[in-house]
Amino acid sequence: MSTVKIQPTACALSSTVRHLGFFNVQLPRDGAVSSKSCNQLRRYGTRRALTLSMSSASPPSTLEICVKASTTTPNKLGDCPFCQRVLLTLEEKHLPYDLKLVDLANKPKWFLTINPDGKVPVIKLDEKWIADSDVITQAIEEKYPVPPLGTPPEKAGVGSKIFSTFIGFLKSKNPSDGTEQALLNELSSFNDYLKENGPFINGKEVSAVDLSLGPKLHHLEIALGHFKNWSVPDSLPHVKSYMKAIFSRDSFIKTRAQPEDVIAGWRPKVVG
Ligand SMILES: N[C@@H](CCC(=O)N[C@@H](CS)C(=O)NCC(=O)O)C(=O)O
Repeated sequence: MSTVKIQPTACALSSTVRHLGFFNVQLPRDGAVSSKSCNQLRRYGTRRALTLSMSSASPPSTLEICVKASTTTPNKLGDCPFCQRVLLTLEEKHLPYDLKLVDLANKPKWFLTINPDGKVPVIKLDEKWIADSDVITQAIEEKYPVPPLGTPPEKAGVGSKIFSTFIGFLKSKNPSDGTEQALLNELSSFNDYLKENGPFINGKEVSAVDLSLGPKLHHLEIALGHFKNWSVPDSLPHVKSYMKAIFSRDSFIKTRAQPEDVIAGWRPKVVG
């Protein structure tokens, strides 16, 4: 097992304390932000919340998380978009964590004991190991609600078909089988949505759905660029600026997969 400790910077540490103010605002189980929660947050105001947190909250302990190891570079994070989604959530909430890099081609016994399904990501929360990025991100939102990242349920499905249509096109060997058009249709609807509602899916602020879609778009950009010499067309400027905005966040830069790992990860599926 390879462990990489992620130490928050002085600034991140102080914001961790600030962000763990435990406002006593309960998010619903789906992680959506209710207008009641938002109003409660607004009423408290940042300064009052800060005072409350300083007096009552203890700093979070370092969270342990199992993620895919790089297949090309020793001791580096690998190319799992579901792992990056969880890491982005931890980063955006300024939570400190310990990465446990798992070689998925040769899964160690300790890992299979933690998760017999053999899949990453897996995180330890309240002394229990939890699998699946949907379950994990919801549990993190409930345990560490500030800053809130929940996406309203009616927006949680935006862009959800992009990843599957990207995979269809990537694997396709027949240029006229409609898979490229299927992807373009999804990206085009997403472009229209962002034009009306952007820059992020929930408007001005990044939210959980962006942290799920961002890593998938990163895979799309690298894999289609490499295997098909394809890129998102200029006719979809809102998608392009969305990708730029997500990819340039500090949280993304810190947790992104290396292009060579993304390419190596998709190669067997493309070559067949
Ligand atoms: N639905 C899961 C998917 C996780 C998943 O498929 N992870 C892949 C790596 S990207 C994995 O662990 N594969 C190991 C295997 O299938 O052996 C989630 O959202 O966490």
